[in-house]
Amino acid sequence: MRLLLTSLSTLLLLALAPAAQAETWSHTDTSGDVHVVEYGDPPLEYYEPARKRGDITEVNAAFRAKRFLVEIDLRQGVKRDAILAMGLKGDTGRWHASLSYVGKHPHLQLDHWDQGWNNVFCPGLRAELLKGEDRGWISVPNNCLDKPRKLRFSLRVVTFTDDLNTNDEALREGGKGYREWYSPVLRRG
Ligand SMILES: [Ca+2]
Repeated sequence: MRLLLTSLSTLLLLALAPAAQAETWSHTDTSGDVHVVEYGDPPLEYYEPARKRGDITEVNAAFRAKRFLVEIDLRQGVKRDAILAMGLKGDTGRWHASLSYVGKHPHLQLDHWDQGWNNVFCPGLRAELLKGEDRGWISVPNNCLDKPRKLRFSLRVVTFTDDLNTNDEALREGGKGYREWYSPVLRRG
């Protein structure tokens, strides 16, 4: 009888178990950590705590069954001449996805890092870095990444003017310079 009850309990638990869900991961990024490079000879580099534009404060990622989505909050949104860029390292390869607002129209691009940075045709690639709003997001179909089961990502917002560029590397923890900082491994839901 006890065995029967145990079996029934197991079956009930299996029946109630949720379907595979997206693995999510959140990161609170430091405020006031925008890195500035003023053009010159030599260029002048510094972190500018007072600079709000392009300063990422929150990162939320979801590795869903069909796509990988990352949303960000900013202290202050960007207007133009800005890039939202994401590095992706998976068990099927490495890629780089970006949305750039340069000129009149936004430009979306996915490149295969391991294949000479070849551009990947990916019609489902979507992103926004909303002008005038303090948030953005980027979403890459898993198909375009050869269906990885595991992924790590890096993420940054770059802005530029005629005189300087700024860069906030969202997952940077200490350290300086242009190194890309990657998330822990996320598993596909
Ligand atoms: Ca930041």
